[in-house]
Amino acid sequence: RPRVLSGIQPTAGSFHLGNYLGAVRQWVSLQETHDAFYMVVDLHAITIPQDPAELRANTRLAAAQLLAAGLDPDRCTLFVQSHVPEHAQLAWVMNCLTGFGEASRMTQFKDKSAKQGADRASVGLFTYPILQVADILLYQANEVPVGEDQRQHIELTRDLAERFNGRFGETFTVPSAYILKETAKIYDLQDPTVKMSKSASTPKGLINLLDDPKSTAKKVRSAVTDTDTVIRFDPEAKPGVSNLLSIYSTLTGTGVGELEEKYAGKGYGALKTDLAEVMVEFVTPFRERTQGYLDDPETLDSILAKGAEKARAVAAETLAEAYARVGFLPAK
Ligand code: AQP
Repeated sequence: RPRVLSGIQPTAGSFHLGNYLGAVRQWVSLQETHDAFYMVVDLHAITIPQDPAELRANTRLAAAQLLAAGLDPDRCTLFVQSHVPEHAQLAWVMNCLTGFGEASRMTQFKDKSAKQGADRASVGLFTYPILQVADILLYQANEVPVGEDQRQHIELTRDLAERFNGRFGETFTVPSAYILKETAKIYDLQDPTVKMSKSASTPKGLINLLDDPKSTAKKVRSAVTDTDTVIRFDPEAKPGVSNLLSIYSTLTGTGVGELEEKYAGKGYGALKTDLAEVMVEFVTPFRERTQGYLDDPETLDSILAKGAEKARAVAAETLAEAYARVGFLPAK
């Protein structure tokens, strides 16, 4: 089976709709066809300041949401990044292979550091794409299911894998990004020209899956569309409506064309009211399932412990090979 690896940050508490549709939903289907490794990336979370108690709680909460979304510990390996120390170890090696200029070109770093103020951004934030490179290469992943915003980091991963292999001999699988066109980028409901994001979106434009379903429905009903009335998928001319159609189509499995027909001659109000209902039907059981996992932290922790054990077996083997290739003297 080909292998996939991906991760999600535990920073925000609730996942938002972009995280779910852009990434997590694909993780669930890929566990059926791939040898799948998924992790809560707590090492990445501390690239911006974190309250320790909140970080711990949010790490469990992220794992609970992944299980609620449909990850099955019998079908995939689900773990917490800091439980597998090889991530930080391989990251160091990869740091030393990366050019300063090369790392400086990462647009996510530019965006995130600009938000924090360049002087306050940590060195960790600067090198986090390189930690991500290590995350992926440790598992010899063939594919990495992510949203469009991560494409540049997957390109960096490919470059560094090839560089390492070229310099030290064939060691790492060169991975590809697995990005579904329809959900590669879910947009803010209030400003459909920017991606939905926990840090950039206004509360009204951001759908958090664990929010009160009533407030979620309200946000959908007040989504920004345009002054026209025609319901047509046209991301250039009609970004708001197109975003709603993508979300609707993915959550229900109905084709966008079919939706256009269904709503022909009807106004935006009808589309939004129905999508609000679809959303409530989706988030209500999701919230309940998440709560169910949180209510039983022992089971949750033991799932994560087993996942870490499985992950470490793979990661340790890759790290040992990489260390040997680099020329580190083996410890006796
Ligand atoms: N709007 C989005 N559309 C599609 N996919 C998205 N992802 C995030 N936003 C969208 C994908 O979600 C996965 C997990 O992302 P993360 O853990 O890196 O979360 P994040 O980047 O912290 O999410 P945000 O909201 O985008 O945070 P900020 O604003 O801090 O950068 C990834 O696969 C990501 O592509």
